[in-house]
Amino acid sequence: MRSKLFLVLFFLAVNLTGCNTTKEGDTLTEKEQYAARVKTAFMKGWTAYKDYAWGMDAVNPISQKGHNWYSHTLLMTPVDAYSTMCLMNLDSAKVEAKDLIVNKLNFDVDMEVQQFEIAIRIVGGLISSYQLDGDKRFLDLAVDLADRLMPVFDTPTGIPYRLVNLKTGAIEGNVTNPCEVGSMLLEYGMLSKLTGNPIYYEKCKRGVVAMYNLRGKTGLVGGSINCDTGKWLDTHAHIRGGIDAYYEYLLKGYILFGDEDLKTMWETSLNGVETYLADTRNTGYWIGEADMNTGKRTATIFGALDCFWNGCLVLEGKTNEAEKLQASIFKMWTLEGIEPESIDYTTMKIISSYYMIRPEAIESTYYVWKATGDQKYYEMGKTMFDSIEKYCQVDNGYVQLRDVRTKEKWDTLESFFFAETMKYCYLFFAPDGTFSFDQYVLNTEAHPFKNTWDKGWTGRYKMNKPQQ
Ligand code: DMJ
Repeated sequence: MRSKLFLVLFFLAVNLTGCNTTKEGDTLTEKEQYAARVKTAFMKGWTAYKDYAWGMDAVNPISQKGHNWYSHTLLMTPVDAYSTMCLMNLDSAKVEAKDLIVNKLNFDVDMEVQQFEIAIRIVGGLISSYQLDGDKRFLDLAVDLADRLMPVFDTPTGIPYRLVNLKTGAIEGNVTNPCEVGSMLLEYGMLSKLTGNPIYYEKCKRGVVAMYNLRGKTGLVGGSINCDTGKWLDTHAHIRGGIDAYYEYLLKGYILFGDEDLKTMWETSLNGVETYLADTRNTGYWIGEADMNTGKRTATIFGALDCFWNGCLVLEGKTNEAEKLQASIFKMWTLEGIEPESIDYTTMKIISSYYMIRPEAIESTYYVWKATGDQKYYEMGKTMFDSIEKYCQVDNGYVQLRDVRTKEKWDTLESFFFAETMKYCYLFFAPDGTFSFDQYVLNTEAHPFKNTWDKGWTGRYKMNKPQQ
């Protein structure tokens, strides 16, 4: 109830009293108004979580309940939300979330979890919270969780299993994909740096190098691999879900840790994507799908998840390509007024029509705007936030869409709404000095990680280096 009252007062202060004026009567600039609207949207989602799902993983605002991913809660929403609360300076929400996390988060539970998702959201969220807040209890929780995830790496090839029981350490799931093999390099590398224990990064990197060494002639990896034998079960190469953050982490890992092995692997991968997956059609510049061995095109699909690639292009300095891809991304976003999950880019027909309030298109727009300073990308950022506010808002929160054509609501809200989507929206309009790519690398869940050590660290891992 108190939280509802706070939300109403917050909204009134921001939007109604004095027609966008501050307490002192100064008129808010458009940028300040948008910043306030993004904060209001974030708080509306957070209030729904507090009212209906407190202590659980995620909220279902329309049915006014919550749910957990597994048999016990991992407090996914508060952990994912905390770094955004820090950037938005939402002090009372920070106190509520932190109190819940440090007092209630417990990993000593007999349940099997998906190592990759838990690493990017929970380990990543806790590391970032530690760096932004300074309270060591966040780091202690991250270490406890990571120690429980480590058994996945004990496989014949070093390529990790997908699932692990947090209490017993039993592992399962010997068929995996590149994303679940490599998209923890940042989290485990950070833990190795922050604790001085190299084991996290070493184990993770060993698996990444083992899989990289099995890449196809194109330099690219496929969609699924057996962890015990190293045999590819799906040779379709693409950058969408299942592979995406594997590439992202090679580049970001190099930026964060200065590990030259990651640079080598990233450059091979970038060359493969540009040679075999990039596809220029009369509808625009896209990244599609090809066989990892022959390079033959196998599909012309592009979707919401693929948009992460533009952040990599910008970090690599390939602004021209990023601008071309951004034009395509915006075309996809505006097909139905809000982004579908995927399209066939040769026909611009929708293949999957839902919208999970994913962040990647907004993330891409933010990177391209920061790289170019071109106002048109700022305008795209506004359009994207406007459409989320317009189509995903319900009376008591925000929800996903089952179909972007009908705008039918889907009564659930992923924790990345708080970690990523609202964070990228806010950064367009945030006061100067809120965030800088010079200071932080964003993990794939948009948690800011900071290098607090000297560059050039490569861990102790030296064996079985990537083959050139
Ligand atoms: C997030 O959990 C991460 O960004 C992940 O890398 C991909 N999918 C979601 C958001 O779409």
